[in-house]
Amino acid sequence: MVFVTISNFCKSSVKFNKKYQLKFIDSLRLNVKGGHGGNGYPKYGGIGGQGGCIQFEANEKVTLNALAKRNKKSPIKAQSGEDSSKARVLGRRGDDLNLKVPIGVTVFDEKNKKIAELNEPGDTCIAAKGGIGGCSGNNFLGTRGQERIVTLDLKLIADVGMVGFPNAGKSTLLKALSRATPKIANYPFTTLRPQIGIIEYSDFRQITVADLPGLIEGAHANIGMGHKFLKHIERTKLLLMVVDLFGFRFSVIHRLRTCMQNIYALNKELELYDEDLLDRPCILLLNKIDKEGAQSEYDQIKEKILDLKSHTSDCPEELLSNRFIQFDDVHVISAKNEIGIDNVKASIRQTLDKYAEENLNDASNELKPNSRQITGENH
Ligand SMILES: Nc1nc2c(ncn2[C@@H]2O[C@H](COP(=O)(O)OP(=O)(O)OP(=O)(O)O)[C@@H](O)[C@H]2O)c(=O)[nH]1
Ligand SMILES: [Mg+2]
Repeated sequence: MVFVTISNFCKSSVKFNKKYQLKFIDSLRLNVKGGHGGNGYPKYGGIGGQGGCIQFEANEKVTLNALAKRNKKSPIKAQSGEDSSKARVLGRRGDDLNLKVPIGVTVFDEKNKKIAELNEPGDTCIAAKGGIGGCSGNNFLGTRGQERIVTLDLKLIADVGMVGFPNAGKSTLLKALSRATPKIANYPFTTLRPQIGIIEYSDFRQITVADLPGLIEGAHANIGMGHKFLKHIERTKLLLMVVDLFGFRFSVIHRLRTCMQNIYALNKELELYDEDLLDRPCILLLNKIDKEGAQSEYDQIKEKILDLKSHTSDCPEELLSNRFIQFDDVHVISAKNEIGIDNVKASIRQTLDKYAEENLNDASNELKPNSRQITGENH
């Protein structure tokens, strides 16, 4: 998903126009350059100072919009190293330029190779190295700093991420769960950008939910910009898989995929994108129970969804995965008529709390010294 990608190396006539400034950016390209190395002083064997580096540092208070706004110059340069002189034989090193970037940013180089992932506050990476100072090895001529175009790709952070095919009712559900007002319509791809809503509980606890654009088969291979959407669930703690009890048909030329087939297909997209997502806590929501005939659709599948692995017979080969999600909870709901929504809210909270506690226990067990070592047993 790209809301807007902005580069700092576009021509001045198309530089950051107002329209773009208002939008949320989740991808930003920057032309960065390390400082030039200072020249050496041959007469005294003096060494020029090294050029400063461009460093990115993750910070919770900054957005990509703010970063783009503050860094319109292209390239963004770090300070050059000082030339060596009679008074200062070893030239001073150029200052590094520390650019604050949002947490959750992945940095890529021109060839789309990952340079770093900055997921925690204070995480840093060097985006462009400074040039070496001049010395006898390089004829006392300082070298240029590294220049490159880097892309900062931001993943949303939310506690819960919704996944589903188009038209399943994800945005309707977000509206029912929170005060968000997403666009809802009876056609696929109504949602084009992720939206975040906040579930508020009576004790003021808040849980954030991201409504993502609908996936399509092949999303793992970036069909329908699947990567851009799927990347956002990487940083969520809990998945809400939303499916229409009556299945989904992409268009008249596509086959209708039943509800059960949709579940297998989503399982497969998750597996192919990142197998670890199958181990993520996941709640299945079967939507549109208010529609006529929905109860009998549900009755046909209610046993099967509890054990996906054992009921693959009515699933086409191309939708089958190697591994299957084990749902933490399943709810039958009507997002539109708000049936079952309170149960979903409670289930989200309980599931998040259960896993948070388990993680805490795991962490404290790792810290505990081995009891055998304490007692001195060695057999
Ligand atoms: N009858 C019924 N219709 C629903 C329900 N939930 C959603 N809908 C309808 O289904 C259609 C699609 O709903 P959306 O919430 O836009 O679906 P979505 O999953 O966000 O779709 P994309 O943004 O395209 O991925 C709309 O016409 C909704 O009114 C429900 O519980 N019952
Ligand atoms: Mg939507």
